[in-house]
Amino acid sequence: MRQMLAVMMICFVATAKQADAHAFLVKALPAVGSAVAPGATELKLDFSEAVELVLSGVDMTNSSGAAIPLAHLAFGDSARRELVAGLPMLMPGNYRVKWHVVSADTHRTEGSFTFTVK
Ligand SMILES: [Cu+2]
Repeated sequence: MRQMLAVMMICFVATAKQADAHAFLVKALPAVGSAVAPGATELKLDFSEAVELVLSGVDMTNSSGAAIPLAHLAFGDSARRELVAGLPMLMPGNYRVKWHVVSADTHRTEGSFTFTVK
């Protein structure tokens, strides 16, 4: 019984550690929910963990749902926690960013947020 409890404890700790390693969005530029002046040339997404570039993606749409083409999704830092994508010139309006990433532990997370160009 004591042995079984020990095994259960190890499983629990391992699971908790993996959950910690999920990559969540901690900061974005343009910021989540912000209203920014025209002229932003880059979209920057900072995650809580390192992510796998080839298994990650970012899509952007305008308020009518049309896709906004993003260029050059790349790492913005050596820690592989920041994804950067080039933005085309954005007209005033509302935009939605949808992201999905895979962290080093192979767990996928996704989310979305909006921002406004004044
Ligand atoms: Cu995870």
